Amino acid sequence: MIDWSSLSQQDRQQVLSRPAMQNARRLQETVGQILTEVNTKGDEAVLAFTRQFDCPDLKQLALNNADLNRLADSVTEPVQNAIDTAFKNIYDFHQAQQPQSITLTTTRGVVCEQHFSALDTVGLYIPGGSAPLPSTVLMLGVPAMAAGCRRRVLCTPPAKSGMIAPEIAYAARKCGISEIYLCGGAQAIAAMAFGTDTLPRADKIFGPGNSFVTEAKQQVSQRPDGAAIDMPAGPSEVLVLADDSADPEFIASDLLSQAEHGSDSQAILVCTSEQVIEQTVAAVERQLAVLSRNDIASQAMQNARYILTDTLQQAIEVSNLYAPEHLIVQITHPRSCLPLLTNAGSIFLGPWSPESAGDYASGTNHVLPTYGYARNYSSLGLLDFMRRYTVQELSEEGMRNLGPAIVTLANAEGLDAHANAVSLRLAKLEQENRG
Ligand code: HSO
Ligand code: ZN
Repeated sequence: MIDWSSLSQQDRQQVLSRPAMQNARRLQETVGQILTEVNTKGDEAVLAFTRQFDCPDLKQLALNNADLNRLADSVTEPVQNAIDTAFKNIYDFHQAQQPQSITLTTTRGVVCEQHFSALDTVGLYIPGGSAPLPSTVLMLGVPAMAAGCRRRVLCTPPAKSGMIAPEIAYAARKCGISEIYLCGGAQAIAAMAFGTDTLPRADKIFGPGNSFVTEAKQQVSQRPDGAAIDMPAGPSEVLVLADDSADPEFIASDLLSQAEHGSDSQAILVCTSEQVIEQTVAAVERQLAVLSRNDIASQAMQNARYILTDTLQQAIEVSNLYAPEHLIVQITHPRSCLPLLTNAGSIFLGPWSPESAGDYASGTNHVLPTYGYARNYSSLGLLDFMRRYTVQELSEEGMRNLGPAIVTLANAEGLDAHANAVSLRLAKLEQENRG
């Protein structure tokens, strides 16, 4: 248990620090080489990497429709129904985010507009690994669908058998994913960013992944021939803010649901009650013992932090300082502190709102800024699958009204051509007036 009040400024920073990214230089080089291979050799390189890392006898990158349907249909009915329930809520919440265009007359005869249009081709990355996540397919596929993106491409690494998890196939079909490609890692990101004979070039790439995927997304987003990306990524994290009214069993279950994601997951409890912290530590031990991913979760819990604060206000300060991806608020009047909670990716209010609700089925998106990026990045939403552009139209009257100010500004900046573009139009209007 860490007593926040007794810590120096430096110690406080240390307590809230995140694990450093390791092997950065070597990772950069390896990923850089993979990008070059895929950029120059296309499909051949992607297939070679996929055979090397995932499936030795893979024949082709595209998953055919017959296989997709066979896999999707093999999902049990209860799981199909649960995916359908989640789909509906996620669809409704993202559909409600449809933006309104703006048309405004700023000066008489001067009309300014703002419109939105869907990105044309989006690349959705779904990791393979120990727990395939159909929920992530929904979190990317549903907003892409609601936004109206024409080509929605999904890449996921195949198992040794050359197939993907049936649940991923079912969720993808549900979201109307047009194309699924069997590849993963940096090679999949490169294939979507540059395009190959088989894969289309994506305008933007979305989704979580391991350090290779993250580094590849970072690199392609910095290249003019690459693609935009959703947000920078880091290990997943939760901060639980609690007072003496909180249920230690609930808190423990929330910390552990984060911890089972990976050994680098961050779980932090900030609490005003010493007793609740002690009981939570005991509850964690009990619950941890029977988890199937006990090894991963225990490793993560070794880095868990239990922070005791004097007041609720101090607890809120700690949360704002850390800027957690997920913030669970288990205090007497959780909504009352909402205006004070400035930096969090997604906030879960009260004892009946576990992170699992948002991870799967309530409707909010589970792709969120981690690693302190909650300070300046947002939770994934419909607008991330759209671009915004402006339109303007000046009438003769608009030109007459605004022209003189534009000429004056252009002259003040010493930009003659800019001034001319307006003054010659004003002169013409003057002429017409006289004639
Ligand atoms: N908590 C993860 C999302 C997830 N949880 C998927 C379960 N499945 C990152 O927000
Ligand atoms: Zn989760």
